[in-house]
Amino acid sequence: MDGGDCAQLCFAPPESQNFSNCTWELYTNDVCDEGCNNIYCASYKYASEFTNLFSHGEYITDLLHCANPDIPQEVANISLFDQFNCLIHSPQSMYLTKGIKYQEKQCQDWWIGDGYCDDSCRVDECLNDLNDCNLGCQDDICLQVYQAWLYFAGTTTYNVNRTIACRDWWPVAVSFLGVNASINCNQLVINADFNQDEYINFREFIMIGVQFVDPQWEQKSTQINCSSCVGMEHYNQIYVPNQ
Ligand SMILES: [Ca+2]
Ligand SMILES: [Ca+2]
Repeated sequence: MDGGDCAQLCFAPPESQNFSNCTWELYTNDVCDEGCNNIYCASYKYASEFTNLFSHGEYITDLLHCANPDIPQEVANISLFDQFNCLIHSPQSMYLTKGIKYQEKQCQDWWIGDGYCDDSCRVDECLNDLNDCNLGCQDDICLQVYQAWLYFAGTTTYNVNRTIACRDWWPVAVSFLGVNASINCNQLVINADFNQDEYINFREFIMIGVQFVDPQWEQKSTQINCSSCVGMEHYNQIYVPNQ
């Protein structure tokens, strides 16, 4: 969706037109809103020529949350998106991190095109997460967590010892960021240390940080891809002694 730039008519000010009364907030609130139930708030297959609408069954507009009887089914090519097909093919995504203890491998349909790069959704059957993985480290959760990383680790550190994270970072997170003091930091970093090298890299830190921003995102946080913030070479770096 490119933050709405690819659907400008959907978000055009209602005082300037009479076909849409939608905002980005309404569009992304996971329910059908009357103002967004129009052809201009339908979605097109990524990189298509804006001719192939995609749908989830009868749901076509408002990020696949509204059924719009005015849009003929032959216009909405319903074969382009099939939730079941997406679920069963998503674990084959080549972008999922290999060799780690736990990662959610099934792409949920509401993750597709939601503005966050989801590695599990990067297969054709899940529409390659629409444009989400081309958005970069923009104004979203990735950037928020990256700013916290910069605050604690600085710009040239890509791994922090688990003990140091709990000893030095955790008290600051509790007192200044409002993190729940009853959470056991030692257990948290053990769970987040996917590659079990006893250090926390930025990819692992993302899982911790995203959950603090939105506790509902426990599954999603294990496969969200924020590599654009630090660069792929540093994103999931294994700790090497004396590096
Ligand atoms: Ca996504
Ligand atoms: Ca680690």
